Amino acid sequence: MAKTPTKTDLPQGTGGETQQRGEPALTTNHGVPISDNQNSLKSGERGPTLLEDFVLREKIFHFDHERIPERIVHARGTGAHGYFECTDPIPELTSASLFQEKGATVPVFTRFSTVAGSKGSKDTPRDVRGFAVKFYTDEGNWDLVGNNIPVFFIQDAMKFPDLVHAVKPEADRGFPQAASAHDTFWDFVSLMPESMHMIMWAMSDRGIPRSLRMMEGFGVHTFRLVNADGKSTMVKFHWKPKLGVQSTTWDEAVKISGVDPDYHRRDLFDSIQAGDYPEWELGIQVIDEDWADKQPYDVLDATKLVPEEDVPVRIIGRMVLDRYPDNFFAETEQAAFLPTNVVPGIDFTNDPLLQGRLFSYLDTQKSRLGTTNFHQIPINAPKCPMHNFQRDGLMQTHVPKGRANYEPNSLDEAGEDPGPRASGSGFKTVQDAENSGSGKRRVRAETFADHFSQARQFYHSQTEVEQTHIVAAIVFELSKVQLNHVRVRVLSQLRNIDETLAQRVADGLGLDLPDAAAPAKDPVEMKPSDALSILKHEAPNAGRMLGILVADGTDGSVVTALRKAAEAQGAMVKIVGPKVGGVKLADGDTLPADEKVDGAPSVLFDAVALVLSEDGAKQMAGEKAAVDFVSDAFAHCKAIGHTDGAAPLIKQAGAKPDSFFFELPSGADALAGKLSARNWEREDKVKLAL
Ligand code: HDD
Repeated sequence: MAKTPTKTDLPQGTGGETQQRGEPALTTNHGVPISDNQNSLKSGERGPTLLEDFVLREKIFHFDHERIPERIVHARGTGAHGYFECTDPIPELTSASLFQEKGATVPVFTRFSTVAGSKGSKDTPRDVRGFAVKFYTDEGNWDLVGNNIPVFFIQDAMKFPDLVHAVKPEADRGFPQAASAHDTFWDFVSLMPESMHMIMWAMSDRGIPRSLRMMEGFGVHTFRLVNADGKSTMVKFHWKPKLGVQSTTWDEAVKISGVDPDYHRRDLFDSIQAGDYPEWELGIQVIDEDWADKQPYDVLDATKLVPEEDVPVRIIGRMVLDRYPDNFFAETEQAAFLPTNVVPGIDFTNDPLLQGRLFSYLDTQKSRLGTTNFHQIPINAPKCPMHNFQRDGLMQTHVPKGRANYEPNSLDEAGEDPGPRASGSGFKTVQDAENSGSGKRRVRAETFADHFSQARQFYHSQTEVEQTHIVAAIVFELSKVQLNHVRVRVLSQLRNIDETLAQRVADGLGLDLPDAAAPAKDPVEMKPSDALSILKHEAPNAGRMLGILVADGTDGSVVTALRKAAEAQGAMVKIVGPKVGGVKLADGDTLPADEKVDGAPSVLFDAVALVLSEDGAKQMAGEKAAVDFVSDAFAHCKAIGHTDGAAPLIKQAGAKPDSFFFELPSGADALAGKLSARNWEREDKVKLAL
């Protein structure tokens, strides 16, 4: 009789998958237990694989179809679960259930994204960021699908496919990836003066955020809130980050995309894992319609904002993201946001961009998720009861009982379940929506004609440093543009925004200033608005990261003092050393490192500290990565803490001490107090910007 094979008799790999600690049995998709997950079924020991092997075929079949089409825009993104809490109820404005009671909460799922790049591109291109929030209310899902910039490139959805074609990789060559710095984008926008306001925002530091947690969010369009009496009010939605708004510099963004293409998603993941939950306040601007009629812009025009100085933002709630998805594909990738997802008490306006979106998002989910039943995927399903007579379709997972799949019916008279009925208190389209005039016409209202006043207001509201960044960004992008007439046309549009802006860009390109483009309507002067600037507001230091460079001979007590100072600000530290195993401190102890210096350049930190003995600094001065660590931190205008001994490394890096250099240990607190600040005066010296 043949002996039963022992483990060592079996071909390699067999047995590795056998159940050992009471794990569930591995099965096929149809529940059949699998005995061997290593070897396909063959005809003889060295023979061909058999078609009969249903275990292999099912596994490969499923794998072959794992990917779904990426989003046509906003393909690269990351999301998190959390909750929204109403902090200031507004029943006088809306009957929406989530805004009725102070302290009431609803679950949310929020996805942040870049717009132009593919799913596998990087987190830090110059781009607009998507900011989409799904509120799972007890009267259905409300999706507020916004961006981190309060205005949009175009006024009418008719132009959206052109805009997206122009910014995506060029059709013939398939590049550049995740970049607006190329011919077709600038060709298009230079022919579309209405895009100039958003160009200002996209070329400002808002286009290169430091963290998803440090971005504002905007609903962009004017929406309507409707109260229980049916009275409607125009509003704009704002998200204000608890950590303040902050950006990287352009050179940092470029370098971060090399050293950590996942920089933003990792930051979101890490902060949630650490219990340091990202948080935003939700605010509304309540717009008086008589006042709106008197403004030099139309509140239905998505290329315009309503200055916060004119209509202050009233905070009505807060959002906390406290749980990262368990599975990226099932939740983040399959999340489907729809501007049409509104609940009773929230309604649309006639903004023609919004109106086009109301069609597009439902439509796109069918090609992306493959079925009209995408609302049944758990991340998209409402968390309140849902009943209707829609039936069947691909991937149907509901099993409705009975015969009632139509209405009206009288099946109840036969004792059968008649199914649901519409209720008087359901969603009603607002009756006093703005009057769009008689008849249906393909027109653009005259009130949409001013494309430059707010672009100018934006530019004039920036600090000098921010203006220089805008100039540098446009010069960079137009230098990538190869068609000279496009560069010239952009210059002619910029002249309508600001003459010095146009002149500085022309100088940066080495071109003469062309005549100004004729505006459809002459711009008017609007008061500068501080809310449009990042740098006019001091940001907190919480949530920032201090990188501490150490080497053998480092004084451990300085590291301890820095850690304490950073933690007192709510910030974190990472120890960066020549080897990840750590360094020998002056007192003989070993200090483990979080990162090896060439894997953690200073672009990953908000400020750096060089805690080195003289010998340690001399040793690090011979390492290119350590020299770059210091010279980049200097060039990026960051605060630099240093011990006396660090001098040889600072010298080698060509960094010249200034008011953002802090002697350690005495300056530990002062350094930690500058984590979110930059010494912009340095920019002139290092010439990384213009
Ligand atoms: Fe859009 C996705 C934001 C105009 C058509 N959009 C998408 C996402 C965000 C925005 C954040 C990603 C949602 C997610 O995370 O899944 N879009 C905006 C904003 C706009 C805007 C703030 C202007 C104010 N979009 C816009 C227009 C159209 C679209 C005018 C078409 C007429 N957008 C889409 C889309 C996407 C999308 C093709 C791609 C994937 C998706 O919808 O689900 O339908």
